[in-house]
Amino acid sequence: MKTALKTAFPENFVWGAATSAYQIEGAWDADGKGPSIWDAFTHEPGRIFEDQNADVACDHYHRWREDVALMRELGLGAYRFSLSWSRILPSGAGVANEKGMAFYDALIDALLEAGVTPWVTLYHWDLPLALQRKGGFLNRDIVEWFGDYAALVAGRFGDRVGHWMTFNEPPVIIGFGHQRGQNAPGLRLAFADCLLGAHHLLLAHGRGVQALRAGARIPARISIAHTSRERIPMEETLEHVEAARRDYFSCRQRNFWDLAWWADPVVFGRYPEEGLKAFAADLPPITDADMALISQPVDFLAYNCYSGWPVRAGAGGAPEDVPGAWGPGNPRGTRPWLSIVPEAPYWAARFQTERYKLPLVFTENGFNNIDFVHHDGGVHDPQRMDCASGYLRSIRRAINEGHPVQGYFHWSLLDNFEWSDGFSERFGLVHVDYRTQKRTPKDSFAWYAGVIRTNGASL
Ligand code: GBH
Repeated sequence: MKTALKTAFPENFVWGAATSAYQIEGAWDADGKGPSIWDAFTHEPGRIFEDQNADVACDHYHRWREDVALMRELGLGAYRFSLSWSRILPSGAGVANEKGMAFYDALIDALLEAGVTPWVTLYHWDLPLALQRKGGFLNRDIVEWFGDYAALVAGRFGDRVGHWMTFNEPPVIIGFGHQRGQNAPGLRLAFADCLLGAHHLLLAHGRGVQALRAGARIPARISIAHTSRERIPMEETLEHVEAARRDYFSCRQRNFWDLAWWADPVVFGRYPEEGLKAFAADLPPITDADMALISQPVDFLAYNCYSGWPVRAGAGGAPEDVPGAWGPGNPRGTRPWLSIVPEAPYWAARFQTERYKLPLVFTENGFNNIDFVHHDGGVHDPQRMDCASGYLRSIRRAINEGHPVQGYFHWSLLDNFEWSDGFSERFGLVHVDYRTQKRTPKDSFAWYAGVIRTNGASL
């Protein structure tokens, strides 16, 4: 009996995979689509690995039928994808582009037909360029631009789509896009301007939630997809666990990676005290009405979880980093930012659900590799399977201990355009040959199909 309990995932656990519009669609100027900040950014020399761009990417815009067939073969329960705002509204506002709308209509219908539930993100980093020219996130009008866009898509797709995320990863949008210039729009603004953009983003989220709720014609579950840096207690003793928790929800970094700065306003309707103090000199005016708009009720926590950083309790229980905890040369992974830390989702789920008292869905987790088609015609990626197995077992542990995790989306369904790393990083369950657009399911694809089929009992 005990063993059965330990291996089971809940009956209605959501098994998914994720992508985003700019990373897979291609067709960057087809059928009336307007340019986004990522089109402009990748077309500037020197921004991206080997000056690559996603003008074509996986050509999903033309090959979506084949990609939905792959999802059906995988037995996928849910597919998380994002809408390209400038495909729907070429200049960001005004009259909708019917061909763009029709593309998503057809995709959604095909998913439902294949038994795959659509989970839709409204904004995965590709702001219409016309709105950037009006100031983008620094212009408070973004709140209404985003609200109108949300109302439009809810009106059109809200009869079939019930799962929505407003924004993907605010820290990347503001921290990478506006503070350190590594992502579009490539700005390096003062901290105060970044805080203003961050505040506008949260206000836009709130207006978006209102519009999605108002437009829903089937029950709607709405959230915003966060990410941050998981803190892993060096040892599972009370003092190290509390040090990790304290560090996880601390709020003093001026780089937007502190989760509490983003999640507390949404759930509690207030910014964390520690951040208000630490950032006091740079804060924009913040009113009660602002906080009321930001804290529209959300239905679950959406969270992208990749890696983790060890923490221990120092003097007086104060959290301390543990540099080199995992040995030299990053034995836990192949990339500096992506150490394989299977404990990460356990602690993320436990700390977040205890603080915010909402169920959590992992809306991204995955592993990058230099995958290639071998002479036997297969793509062999044992590291990806090993990595995802570990993360999923750790999610199961969280569930068994009573922390409500409701789903897991693997990043990604397909190899795709990995932002400033271009096509040099492959995250897919399916290999894409970018010269021929041939899709080859990797070994991990069959592995994940087995996980889904057995509801995780194969793990
Ligand atoms: C997700 O971001 C994104 O939502 C998704 O679009 C992306 O494809 C996926 O991860 C894989 O990267 O330049 O060394 O400082 C996850 C958070 C933030 C992780 C930026 C990589 C670059 C680290 N990402 N980070 S570094």
